[in-house]
Amino acid sequence: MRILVTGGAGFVGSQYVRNLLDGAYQGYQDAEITVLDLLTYAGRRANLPAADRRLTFVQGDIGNRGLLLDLLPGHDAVVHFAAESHVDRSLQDASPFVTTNVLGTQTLLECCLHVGIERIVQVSTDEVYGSIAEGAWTEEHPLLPNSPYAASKAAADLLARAYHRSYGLPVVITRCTNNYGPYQHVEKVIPHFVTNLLTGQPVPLYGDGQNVREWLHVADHCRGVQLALEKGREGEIYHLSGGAELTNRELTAALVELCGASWDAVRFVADRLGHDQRYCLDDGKARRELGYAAQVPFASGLAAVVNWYRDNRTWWAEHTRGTRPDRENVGSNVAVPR
Ligand code: NAD
Ligand code: TDX
Repeated sequence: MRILVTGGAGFVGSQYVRNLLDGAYQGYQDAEITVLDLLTYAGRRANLPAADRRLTFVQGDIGNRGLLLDLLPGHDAVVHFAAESHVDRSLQDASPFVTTNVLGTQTLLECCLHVGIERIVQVSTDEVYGSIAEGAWTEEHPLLPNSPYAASKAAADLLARAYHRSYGLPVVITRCTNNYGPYQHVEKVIPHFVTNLLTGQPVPLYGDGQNVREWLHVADHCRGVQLALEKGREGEIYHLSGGAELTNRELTAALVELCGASWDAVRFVADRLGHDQRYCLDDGKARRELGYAAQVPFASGLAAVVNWYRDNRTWWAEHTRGTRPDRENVGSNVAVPR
C-alpha cells in the first residue's frame, strides 16, 4: 500500500502521518507514505519523523501538474489535507486560498484521474455550511460559506463531487468540526491563547465571546479520515464531529484555569468579519457506515494539549516570531477590508 498525503507537514496532516507510522491503523503498519507539502508558513518538516524508511518527503505544490504526474504513479491512495487553513488570513487576502484550495485541489483531482488513483479522501470542514443557530447539519445541507476560506473549501468539495459524478473519480469527502491538539499553529485560537497565557500576555477574544465551536481531538479526526479511506462509499460525504460544544468564552475560561493565569488577561476585541455564530455537525452517517466515534474526552484532551505547549516552547517560539500580532497589537489579526 502506498499513500500520498498532501499537507502532511501541517497540523492535521502530520498527526495522520505520525499515526500511520506508529501503527495506529490496523493493516497499514507497512504502508509507504509520500508526503507532498509546500512548507508554507504553516508547514514544518520537523513535525514529522526525521528518518523512517517508510516515509518520503517531497517539498512541492499541489498546483504543480508536472510534479504530480511524476509523483502519483505507483500510489494506491491520496489523502488530501493541503490547504490554506486560517479564516483571518483569508479575510486579509483571499487569493492564496483560491490558488491552493480551489485551483490546487482541481489540479490534484485532474492528475489523480489521469494516473488512475484508486482512492482519494478530500479533507474538508464544517465551515462550508455557514452558521447554524440550533440543531446540527447533515451531509445534505446546502453549502452557504461565509468566509473566503470556507468558500474556497466549499468550491474544492464541489469539484471533488463533480469529478466523481462526471468521471467516476473514486473520491470520498470528510467534513469535521474544529480540531485541537499538539503541533497546531499558534495563529489558531487554542494555541494562540495558551502560548499567550503561558507567557503572561493578554488574549484577544473576538466580539462578545459567545460564538460556539464544537471541538474534536486531532487524533479522532485522523481516525475518521482513515475510516473514510478504508470504508467510505465513493462520492459520499461523511461528517466527523467531536461533540464538545463550548462558547469561546467558556473555552477561554478553561484555558485561563489550565494555564494558571487570570481572567484579567482576557481582552474583548473587535469581532471577526462575518464571524460564524455556531457550527455543529450530525455525524450519524459516519457512525453507522464507518463505525466512527470520537474517543478523546475533551477535558483531559485539552489539559494534555496545554501541557504539550508548556513542554514544547522551542517548537512554538519559532512560530510566534512574525506570524502573529505583538503584545501592543492584540486584536490586530482581526481583518479589515482592503
Ligand atoms: P495547516 O495550515 O496546519 O496545514 C496545511 C499544510 O498544507 C501545511 O503543511 C502547508 O505547508 C501545506 N500546504 C499549503 N499550501 C500547499 C500547497 N499549495 N501545496 C502543498 N502543500 C501546501 O492546516 P490544518 O489545520 O492541518 O488543516 C488540514 C486540512 O484539514 C485542511 O484542508 C483544513 O481545511 C482541514 N480542516 C482543519 C480543521 C482544523 O480545525 N484544523 C478543521 C476542519 C478541516
Ligand atoms: O484570536 C482569536 N480570538 C478569537 O476569539 C482567534 C484566532 C479566534 N477567535 C475565535 C474565532 C472563532 O469563533 O475563536 C474561534 C476559533 O477560531 P479559529 O481557531 O480561527 O478557528 P475557526 O475559525 O473556527 O476555524 C477552524 O476550524 C475549522 C480552523 O482554523 C479551520 O481550518 C477549520 O476548517
